[in-house]
Amino acid sequence: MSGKEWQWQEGEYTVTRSTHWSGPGCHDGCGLLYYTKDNKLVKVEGDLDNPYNMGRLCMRCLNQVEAYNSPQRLKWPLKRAGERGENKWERISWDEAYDIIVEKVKGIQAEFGGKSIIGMEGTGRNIIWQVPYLTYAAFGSPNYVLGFLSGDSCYLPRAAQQAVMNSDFFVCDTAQFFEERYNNPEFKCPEVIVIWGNNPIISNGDGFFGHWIVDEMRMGAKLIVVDPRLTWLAARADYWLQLRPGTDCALAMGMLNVIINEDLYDHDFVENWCSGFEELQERVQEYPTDKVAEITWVPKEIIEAAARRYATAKPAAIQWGLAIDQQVTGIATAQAVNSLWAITGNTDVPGGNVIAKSGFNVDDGYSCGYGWLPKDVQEARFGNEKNPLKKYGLASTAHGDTVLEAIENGGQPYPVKMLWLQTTNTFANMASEAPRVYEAMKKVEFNVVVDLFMTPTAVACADIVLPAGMSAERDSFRAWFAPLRAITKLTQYEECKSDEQIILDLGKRLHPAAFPWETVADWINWKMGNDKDKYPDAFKYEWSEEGKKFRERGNTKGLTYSELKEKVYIYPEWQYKKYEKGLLRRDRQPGFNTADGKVQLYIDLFDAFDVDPLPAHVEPPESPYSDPELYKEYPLILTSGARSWEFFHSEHRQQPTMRMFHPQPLVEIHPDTAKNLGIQEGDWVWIESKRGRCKQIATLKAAIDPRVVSAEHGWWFPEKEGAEPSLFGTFDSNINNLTSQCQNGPTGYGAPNKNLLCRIYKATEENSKIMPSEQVTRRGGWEYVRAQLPE
Ligand SMILES: Nc1nc2c(c(=O)[nH]1)N[C@H]1C(S)=C(S)[C@@H](COP(=O)(O)OP(=O)(O)OC[C@H]3O[C@@H](n4cnc5c(=O)[nH]c(N)nc54)[C@H](O)[C@@H]3O)O[C@H]1N2
Ligand SMILES: Nc1nc2c(c(=O)[nH]1)N[C@H]1C(S)=C(S)[C@@H](COP(=O)(O)OP(=O)(O)OC[C@H]3O[C@@H](n4cnc5c(=O)[nH]c(N)nc54)[C@H](O)[C@@H]3O)O[C@H]1N2
Ligand code: SF4
Ligand SMILES: [Mo]
Repeated sequence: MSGKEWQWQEGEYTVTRSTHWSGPGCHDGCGLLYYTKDNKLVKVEGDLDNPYNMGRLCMRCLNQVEAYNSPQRLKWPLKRAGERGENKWERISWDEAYDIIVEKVKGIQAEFGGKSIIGMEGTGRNIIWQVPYLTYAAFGSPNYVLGFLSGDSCYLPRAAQQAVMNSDFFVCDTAQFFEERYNNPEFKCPEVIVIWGNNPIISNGDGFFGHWIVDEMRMGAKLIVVDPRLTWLAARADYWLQLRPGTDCALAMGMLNVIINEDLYDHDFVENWCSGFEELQERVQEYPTDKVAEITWVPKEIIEAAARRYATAKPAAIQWGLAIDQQVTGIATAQAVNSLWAITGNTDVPGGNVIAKSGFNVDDGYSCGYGWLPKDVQEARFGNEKNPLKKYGLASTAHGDTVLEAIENGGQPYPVKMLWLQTTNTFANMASEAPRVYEAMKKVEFNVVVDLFMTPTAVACADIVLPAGMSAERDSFRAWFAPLRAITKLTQYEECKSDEQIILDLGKRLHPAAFPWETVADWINWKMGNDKDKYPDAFKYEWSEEGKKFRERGNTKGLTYSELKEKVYIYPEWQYKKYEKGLLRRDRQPGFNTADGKVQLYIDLFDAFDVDPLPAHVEPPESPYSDPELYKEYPLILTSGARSWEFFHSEHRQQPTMRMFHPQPLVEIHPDTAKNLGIQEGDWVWIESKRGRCKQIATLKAAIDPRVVSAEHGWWFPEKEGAEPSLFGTFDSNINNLTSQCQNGPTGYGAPNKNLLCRIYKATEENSKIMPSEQVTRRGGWEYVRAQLPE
């Protein structure tokens, strides 16, 4: 907590210290100063006194005034007036909207059971435990899903792997859990940081503020970067491992091979705190560096030098990212990388990979409220059959690909009747095979979208659209990792309501006992651990023995929500080497919270599930080696979705400032490749896979491998016509016309989204007559996809 005031007057402006999370979206929660006047946001600045970001802000936060005041925002609830896709709406009141939704939900519950309602959410915005709670406790459904993202491939493969291997989540130590930050006497700056499949300066993903890496570089940390693209960090690294996309597991195994065979590992940690070392040692023999060099395209000498540099640096940390998840071997890759920090003794030590906890246990994650569901309903969750981790309660979402298949095959094993879409612009971005998901979503009888803007998803599929408030328009809090931060409502825009308010309103109507709180502030206050006696029912159910299985109750030791707002943030106690101190296991014994108390290099549970308990490289399903025939037709490796400064996924496209910096979608190509294809900088090109194609602008990059291209994701054009067939041009530049759904790893996790095959050719008038938006909305999509679907 900070000793500073939380609110003051500066001339005609009221200045309030708060936190940004969403909307617009971000994975992080930086401290800022909101300048408001007459109920309007007029200026945003970084909060220099907030140790989290120390005054620094990205352009997306700095440009919030434009977002808040955008004339294109949704202003009140809407009901579809014309056919789906016509973009015709009727203004209705909140009560009318709720009545329609409640009637539909109750009808579906009576006829099909709550399980036929799917609660869908995009990535990590303010309501990461509230939408699950709504889905389980109000809809009565076990099906909470991350909007058709194939293989749950955003952090969840890493989360599932970490849960079974060491039971906790790890992150590169940047003193982020100490209020005094780098001045904490126990903290050490990593000597080496490996940035793996992550570009934190731009993405600030999963609660990690990228500039912390820059801070550590200033303190002397050296970098090793594993990335097919020359990022800002890669350009400043001692070693840049420019690998072939999708071969990360082989690379990590090659590095483990060097570290183990050259005896560079930490014997003490391995003997005392790891199990399965002999098995890992045996497995890495299959990955000599010359073979790994062939697989990954990274020279053997560089693999060896990087492995030695990492293993001999004390301490060293690995900061990893999304590219790990977006491969069919998402789990195995994460396991191999996790093994690197485990065997080098960098686990939960100062300057190593430390265990991240959510502040004061206030965040329940995706399991929040699961205990409300009867056993038989829990067991009906989509994906349980495919994924033993889900079946046995070790992972907490339903499986989007399986939901998709259920819609496509006419409702087997049971029908999908309603999609609740809150914070996701599904087929403009999250869905991995956009045209296919578009078709499926159209088939669902009743869809509700809660968003900031009218999106392509809403136009094409929604029956009701509800307007949500932005950060300074909501009373909220941030409990994802630490510190616990307050988000304070300062302004009101038209009839918008905060997501939390919408969920509470609806919950109260559908299942009052599970939503006893009068206001969102009451709810948050209760969640922080207060008012235990005031809401006995909620207490009883959420914290029943069943519920407890997932997480202990939040406990801010009596601090209330209104006090939190004035303190702005509070840091919980945090310690290194928790495994030595009995801070990880329920029985309070030293060790990790796994069956044998060890970091399981060989994951026993996988053995029981008939899944390889050790990491192994598997070729992406579409690669030069796994499918040489396809490679002849599609001779370029496609990675996509590398984050850009201006946009959070499909967001921010309405903001003129962002479009001034970044007007159009870009695909990075090596100049030699471009030359061979007759393509020049700035040309519109078609990018095509066997599933479909989209159009982006070529930008030539000498530092990308000539055999690899990197395309942007999330593109749509709010300035274009909303009604179909245009649909804001959503499919025209949508790279997810090319990516695939339902090609997952062995536990259902992982998808090859960043490692497919494509071809590129210059767009001409002749070959651009039928644009993808028309192909998808009017012509049933592309033949290849249609042929794969059931009759
Ligand atoms: N500005 C902005 N920030 C965001 C988001 C956003 O859309 N915009 N999205 C948020 C979300 S949901 C997430 S999950 C995070 C993700 O954030 P990051 O984890 O940083 O993920 P990306 O930017 O997709 O990719 C990171 C790097 O991986 C590289 N890469 C591509 N393919 C491979 C590969 O096969 N192997 C390896 N090793 N590297 C590869 C890319 O070149 C890129 O530089 O960002 C979050 N933050
Ligand atoms: N090809 C390719 N595709 C990708 C990726 C990739 O790397 N490559 N990355 C994938 C990943 S990791 C992820 S997580 C998904 C992300 O996908 P999503 O999280 O679904 O992101 P969007 O599609 O931008 O949809 C978010 C919507 O929420 C709205 N919104 C923002 N803030 C709020 C809020 O506070 N309340 C409400 N109600 N609405 C809000 C926005 O206006 C927007 O319409 O995309 C995936 N798609
Ligand atoms: S990471 Fe950037 S966009 Fe996100 S909250 Fe912090 S400053 Fe804002
Ligand atoms: Mo993500």
